[in-house]
Amino acid sequence: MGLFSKKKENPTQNSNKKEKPGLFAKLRAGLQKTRKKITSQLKNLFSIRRRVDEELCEEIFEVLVSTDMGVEIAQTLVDELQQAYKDKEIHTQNAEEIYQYLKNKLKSHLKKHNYQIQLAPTPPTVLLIAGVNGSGKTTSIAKLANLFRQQGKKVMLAAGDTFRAAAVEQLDIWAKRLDVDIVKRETGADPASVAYDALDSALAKGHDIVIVDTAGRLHTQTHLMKELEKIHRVISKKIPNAPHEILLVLDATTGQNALQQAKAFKEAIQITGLFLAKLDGTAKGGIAVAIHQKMDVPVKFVGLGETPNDIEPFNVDKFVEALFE
Ligand SMILES: Nc1nc2c(ncn2[C@@H]2O[C@H](COP(=O)(O)OP(=O)(O)O)[C@@H](O)[C@H]2O)c(=O)[nH]1
Ligand SMILES: [Mg+2]
Repeated sequence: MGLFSKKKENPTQNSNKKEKPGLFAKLRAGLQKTRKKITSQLKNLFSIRRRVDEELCEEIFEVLVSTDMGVEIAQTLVDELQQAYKDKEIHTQNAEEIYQYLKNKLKSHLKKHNYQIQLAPTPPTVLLIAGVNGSGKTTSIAKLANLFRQQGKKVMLAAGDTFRAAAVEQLDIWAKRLDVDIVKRETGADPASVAYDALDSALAKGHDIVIVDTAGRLHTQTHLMKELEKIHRVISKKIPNAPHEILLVLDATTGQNALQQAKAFKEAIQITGLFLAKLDGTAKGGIAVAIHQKMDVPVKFVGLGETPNDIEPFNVDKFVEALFE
C-alpha cells in the first residue's frame, strides 16, 4: 500500500541506463556500494575465465563472502552454480546468465518471513525500539514516525532513553520537525513510567502508533536487559498483547558485530524484527543475508540514509534484485 512508492529519483541520474528507475530506486541506490563491489569483481573474473571451473567458483565464492553474506550460503551458491554448469543448465560464463542464476538461488534460500509490521487490531500499535548507542535508533524512530505519518496515522513518541539528556533532546527535535507528539521526562526518570505515560496519553487522545525509544547503554548489560524487560512488562500490563513489535536496530556497517549484538539482545528480549540501519554506508550489505540465515528474526526495515525518508520495508526479492546488476 504505497510502501515502496514516494520520492522520485533525480531524472538526471536516470539517464544512466544501468540505474533502473522505479519502485525501489532508493533501495538500489542504498545498496550501490555492495552491488558495485559484487558486479565489478565478478565482471573482471568473467572476462578472464572462459569456463565455470573450480577456480572461477572459488573466486566467485570470495566475492560473495566479501559482502559479509556468510560463508555457508556463499559456498552453497557456488556449489549449485558448478553443478548447474555440469548439468548444462548454464552454458556459458555469460555474466547476465550467472547473475540471474545466483539471484534465483539466493532468493530461494532466504526464508520467507513475515516482513509486515504487526499492527494492533485496535489502536494504538506499540513499537518498542532497542539497540546499542550509535546504531541509529533515534534516526530510525524518526523514519518510522515519518512513514506512519505519511500513511495518515497519528504518532506518539516516548523518550525512553532517559539515561542521556542528549537522547531525549534529539528525539524531541525529531518530534517537532515531523510534527508528531512526544512524551518526555527529565534525565534519569524511569523509562518504564515514560512508556506508561505515553500509552496513557495515546489511549486518551486516540493515537494510532506509539514508538518507544530505549537506552542503548546502561551501567552493565544486565541493567540494560532488566530495564528493557521492565518497560516490556509495564507496556503489556497497560495494553494486552503490546508491544506489538520489538524492533532491534542494527548498524549494517558493523558487519559481523551486528550479528553478535542481535544474538545478545535476542537472548534477553523477544525481538520480533530488525531495523537494519546504514545499509547505504557499506559495501557489505550482504550482512542482511547473513542475519536472515542465522537468526530466526526477519529484517523488517532497512535504513538507507540520514533523512526521515530514507527507509524501506524489507523484502527478500527486492533486496536480492538490488544486490546484483
Ligand atoms: N548513512 C546513514 N546514517 C545513519 C542511518 N541511520 C542513522 N544514521 C546516523 O547514525 C548516527 C547515529 O544515529 P542515532 O539515531 O543517533 O543512533 P542511536 O544512538 O542508536 O539513537 C547519526 O549520525 C545518524 O545520522 C542510515 O540509515 N544511514
Ligand atoms: Mg538515540
